[in-house]
Amino acid sequence: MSSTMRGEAPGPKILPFGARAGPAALKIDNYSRARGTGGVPRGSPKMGSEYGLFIDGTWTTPPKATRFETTNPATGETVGTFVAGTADDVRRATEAAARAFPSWRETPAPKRGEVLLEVARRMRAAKSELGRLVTREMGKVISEGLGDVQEAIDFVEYMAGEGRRLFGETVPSELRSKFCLTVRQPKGVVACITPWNFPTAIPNWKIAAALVTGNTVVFKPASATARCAAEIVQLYADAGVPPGVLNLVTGAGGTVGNALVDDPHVRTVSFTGGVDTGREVYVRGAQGLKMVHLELGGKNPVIVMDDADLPLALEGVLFGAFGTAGQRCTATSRLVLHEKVFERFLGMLVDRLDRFLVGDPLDPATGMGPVASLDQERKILAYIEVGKKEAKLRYGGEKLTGGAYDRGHFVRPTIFETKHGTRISKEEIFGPVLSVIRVGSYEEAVRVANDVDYGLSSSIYTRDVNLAFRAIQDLEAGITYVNAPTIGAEVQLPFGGVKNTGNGGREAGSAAVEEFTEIKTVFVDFSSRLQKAQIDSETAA
Ligand code: UN1
Repeated sequence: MSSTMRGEAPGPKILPFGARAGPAALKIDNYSRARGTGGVPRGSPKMGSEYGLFIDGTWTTPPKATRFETTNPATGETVGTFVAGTADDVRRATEAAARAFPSWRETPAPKRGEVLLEVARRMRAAKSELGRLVTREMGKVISEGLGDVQEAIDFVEYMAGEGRRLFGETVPSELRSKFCLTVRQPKGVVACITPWNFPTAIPNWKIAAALVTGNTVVFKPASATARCAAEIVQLYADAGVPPGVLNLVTGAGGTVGNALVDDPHVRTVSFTGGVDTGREVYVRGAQGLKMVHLELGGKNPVIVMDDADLPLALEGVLFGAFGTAGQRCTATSRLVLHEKVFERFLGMLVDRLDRFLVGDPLDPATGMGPVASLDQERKILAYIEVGKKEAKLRYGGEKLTGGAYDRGHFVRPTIFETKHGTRISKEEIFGPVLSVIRVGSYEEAVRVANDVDYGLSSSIYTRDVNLAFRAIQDLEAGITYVNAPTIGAEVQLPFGGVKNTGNGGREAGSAAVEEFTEIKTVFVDFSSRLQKAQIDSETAA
């Protein structure tokens, strides 16, 4: 351990959450029954917390299926058990999606939008149960679990309206009596591969956009949040999405994901996840000349200048770094701090963390829940060990143990003071670990902020309007916030990043339509004679 450590790093107040909401208090809900929406689609439905695959409008469990389970990262309790899908299951799902495509494509887009409105209505009615499920299965605190679902609702509603837009262009012709225009057409069968950190929002970003534009979908969620995925699919089915239009295949990325990306029916793959997997998906998809849309990692900086409103910046950094236990692509993982306010701001941060409750994510008083899994815990703790060797630990730096903590995966919020260029200041950790880097000027701040492989989100706190606009121009990122944290993008705007964060695309907002449509260019000649573009154009005058 570094001798530069400021004695024992202090810890947050520990919330003895076992006393308030132990496992017995966590009930497993059955949304279909609770909502009274007329039960489940035909076929063998989910039973209790056992789920099948959803293929061609039917819940099905293949005869020799092996199962896996998801667990609550705060308590270890089982949340649901699921089928580990095979390449055969993927083939059945893509065939069902291909069969369903012609009729879904011909369904008028406004009608497809109406189905989405019904999905949103049902999701709103189930919001509190779904939000609790997000928290139980993934571990984010309940306000964020509900926020996850709200983001899904917002996006589905937004996309429902898109059913009455899906704008093309009209462009003048160089010839007489000729119209030129573009129309948007669906791509066909698309694969949506989603992560566990936003288990309802991100699947809906993809599925709702793909469906309103007339595609059919095979959905492969992260295994850790398969129950959230199953409940979403159920909602779509209940809302009237026809059989085969949305299919769910749970299971391992190496099996289900690869089979999906390789499948000849699949024309577009929309993937959110880690950069290594993303690269593999891109390479595989390239073999079939598929469109592969990638949303990958981040190493998002907040620059706090010496003129910043420090209490405001404090709240922003706390929420950005430790919201969702730092497990957002948009999480604030670097604080680029002006030397004139360095010790003062760091002191405020450490002080505030002393009153930051880590514990039961279902308790509204809790600031941060567990990290999402044992794998996450191990990876984060390994990075913390790296940090202890190369940087100065200013807060936390350990797993939380004792009492109810022993049932789950709790890591203390952690702050390192580090030079720019260390591993912890450049690699994505995806956990509650903040690297603080001292800078002496705006120019240095931007240099540090940009000198990483990723470019998703970024932020600057300053009261200088010129500096704010310079940062908007200078920061290499898909998203820049001014006087706000790096997290919390709204669904009606494009979302995505530069450098290793992706491969150039954006999702959400109007960009979502680009992601899932082909443009057809149309020329209509109503002159009743052969007109030759480029050749007759001069005489057309
Ligand atoms: C992600 O972590 O991949 O902007 C998505 C945000 C959320 C979405 C995050 N609206 O933080």
